[in-house]
Amino acid sequence: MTHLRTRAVHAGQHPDAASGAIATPITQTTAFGYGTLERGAAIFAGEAPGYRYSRFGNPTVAALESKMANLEGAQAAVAFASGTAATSSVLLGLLSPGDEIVFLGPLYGGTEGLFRQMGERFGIRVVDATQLGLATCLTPATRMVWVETLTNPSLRVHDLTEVAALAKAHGVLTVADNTFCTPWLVRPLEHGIDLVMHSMTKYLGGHGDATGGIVAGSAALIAPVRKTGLGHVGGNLSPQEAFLFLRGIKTLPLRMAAHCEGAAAVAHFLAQHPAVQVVHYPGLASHPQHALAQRLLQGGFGGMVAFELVRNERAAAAAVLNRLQLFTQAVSLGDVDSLACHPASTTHSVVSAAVRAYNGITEGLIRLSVGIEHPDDLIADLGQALTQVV
Ligand code: 4LM
Repeated sequence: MTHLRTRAVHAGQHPDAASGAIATPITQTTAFGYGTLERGAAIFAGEAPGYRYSRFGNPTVAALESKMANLEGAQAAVAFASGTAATSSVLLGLLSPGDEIVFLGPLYGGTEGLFRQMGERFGIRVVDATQLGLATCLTPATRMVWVETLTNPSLRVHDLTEVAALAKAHGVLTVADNTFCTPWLVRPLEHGIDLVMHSMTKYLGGHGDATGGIVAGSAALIAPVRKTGLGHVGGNLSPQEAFLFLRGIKTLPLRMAAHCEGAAAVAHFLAQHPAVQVVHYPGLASHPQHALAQRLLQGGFGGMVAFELVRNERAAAAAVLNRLQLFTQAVSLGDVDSLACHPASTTHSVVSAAVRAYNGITEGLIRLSVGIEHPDDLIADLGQALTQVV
């Protein structure tokens, strides 16, 4: 199974030993009978294999963890009830008071909010290196660097190989949030990044019907994240949701190809539209990191597009968004359905106005999650909505 497209279907899954069922059964149970006191004690001591309680592990969830570890080229993975539970479990599992976390932005507003509000309350210093650069911001207290593989919402590309090498030289852990790219476009561990995390809620599930997160990396790093995130926080993914992700991931490569095709068509359309000032899409030659994106990403440039209106104000964004018919106005992304949102008032409303300003998250910025509909229909919808602000 060398090809990712084959592994997306098969990795982590095999016909059920008892019934032969091909789809991984949903093991809907809280506890697992261990038979004898001695076996129970051995499982709890970690001296014998076996499940004990679904907060710590569950066969359906384990199949998903195994599939995702395989796709990201990792030794191990641990699934959570949301991307945010995955992020907080990485922080709580690996950082201590006095440590610093440095990030290259922009980040999903909820992630930056979590760093600042929860992290700082637990004595973790949060440093935004977006403007000054990573090299300037690393100090002896830096323990972790956080980066998104394609940033939310403005689709900036960071050089993962460079980030990993610089951090490694300082003995600092690196984490890449690969939600926007998925392992279909890039596998951060291949670039030297230590941990990769996802909001599976997005492209991995793909149908807008399940919330989940995952972290993958070496067994040594995943163990404390698992212990804290499942054992102490109790952020475990339910087996029903795990089933939906197992099913969704089987078609990830096919869906990503359609998302990338649609987003490229939409980006090119917007780039020549008189009502549009800037289009953020790494597949456009005008994107500031287009060459880097070409080197880093395989098989396309993703399904997300952001664009700023010439009339760079909230009223203009509202006029366009409120007129869209095929795009649903909603946050989240990666669904087969196309979605559109106004980051400044939604996904990035918790970050400061200053941070929004230097990341280009203006009042006239609209973010599109391009679904798998026919690109011509999406372009027609955008075209009619944009007549409001020409
Ligand atoms: C959104 N995003 O942007 P959960 N990492 C990235 C994300 O975009 C998100 C999360 C983590 C959006 C949600 C409202 C790059 C979320 C957090 O929502 O906790 O699964 O993932 O629209």
